Amino acid sequence: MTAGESHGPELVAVVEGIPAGLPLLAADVDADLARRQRGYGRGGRMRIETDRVRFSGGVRGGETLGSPIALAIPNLDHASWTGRMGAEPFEEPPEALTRPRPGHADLAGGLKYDRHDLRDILERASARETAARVAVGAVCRKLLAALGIEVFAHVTAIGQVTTDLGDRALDEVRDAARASDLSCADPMAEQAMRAAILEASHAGDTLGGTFEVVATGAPPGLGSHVQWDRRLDGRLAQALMSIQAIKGVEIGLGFEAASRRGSEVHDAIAFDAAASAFTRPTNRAGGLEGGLTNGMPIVCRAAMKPIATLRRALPSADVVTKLPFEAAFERSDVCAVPAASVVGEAMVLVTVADALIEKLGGDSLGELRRALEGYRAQLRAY
Ligand code: EPS
Repeated sequence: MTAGESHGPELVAVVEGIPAGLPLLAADVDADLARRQRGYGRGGRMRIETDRVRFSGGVRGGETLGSPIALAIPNLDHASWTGRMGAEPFEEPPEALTRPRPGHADLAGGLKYDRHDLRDILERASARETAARVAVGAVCRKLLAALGIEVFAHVTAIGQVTTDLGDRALDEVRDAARASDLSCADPMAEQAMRAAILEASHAGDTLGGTFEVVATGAPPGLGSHVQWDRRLDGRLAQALMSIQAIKGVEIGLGFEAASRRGSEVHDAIAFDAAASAFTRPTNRAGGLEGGLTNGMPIVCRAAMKPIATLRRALPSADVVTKLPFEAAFERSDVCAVPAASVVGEAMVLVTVADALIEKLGGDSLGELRRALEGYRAQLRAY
């Protein structure tokens, strides 16, 4: 559960269900927060903020307690907004924002919540909220890493520019993406992406793109086929689709599977006697069959629309006067796909951690580890 407005005092989150005894430092979370802030194409706000987490519950002496973890990330920009974003009644009413921006939550949110100052909607709809998600994802990353599960993301397209990674190994892709401020593992494409962002910026326009999130080390059997809302592919799709500006999600081959024959879609099953485990020569299913993990890497992709705040705004109508207007431009990012890829990592981390704890339980990290070892022994003996 997260709360907080973009220009309010801070973003907060409460995380319930992380077992006791997990080593956790603010620095672990800050590293991911910093990754979300980088990326060529970010706007002026990122020069104001330096996101840092403060734990106010659930962590003591560098270890989790098994109690809810409460965390906060101050909005440094709030200092310029105290007269407009404080919780107490205003001394002087701030000017209402009555001009909804096409492509944002402004109009539908104003209609639904019966607010005529659209700031009451856009402050929470803002992608600023994703800093809190990334902080929660970083907590889940620590938990999953302790159990041998890793999650990384890389940008696969910005505008018309797409990456070509051939059959590069996953750990190479991860390391190359980590070293790139566009989270792009293909240096040639990265250069072209930078040029495309610069060109869009000069043209007063914005760019979308796609990214891929990969989770390795998850055991088979997370999620379940027995009920629609327990299927992990559905849960991952919801988690990724919930990120601001995401308009499409794929797992494995995704939409491409629809145009292939069955023999070119499904992954054959083999048995590796030395490892006493079933293996797959291909991973076109993206690690999920029947709503369950199958032991192969989980591979999800998401498509982000171009940011809706345009220098050359689209026509709209004022919610009070009902008159048409051309929106005034406020500062904006040109491209936030690299940042969204870090948020995508967080959403996959949270979803996989949730599925793992649901399957194995455990109040302490030791108990969770023993449960996982026991389950792995069951799989080897199958
Ligand atoms: C956002 C608008 C911009 C972005 C913001 C998301 O903020 P501002 O209105 O203050 O210029 O910078 O993103 C963040 C603050 C962030 O931390 O990612 C929006 O309307 O969604």
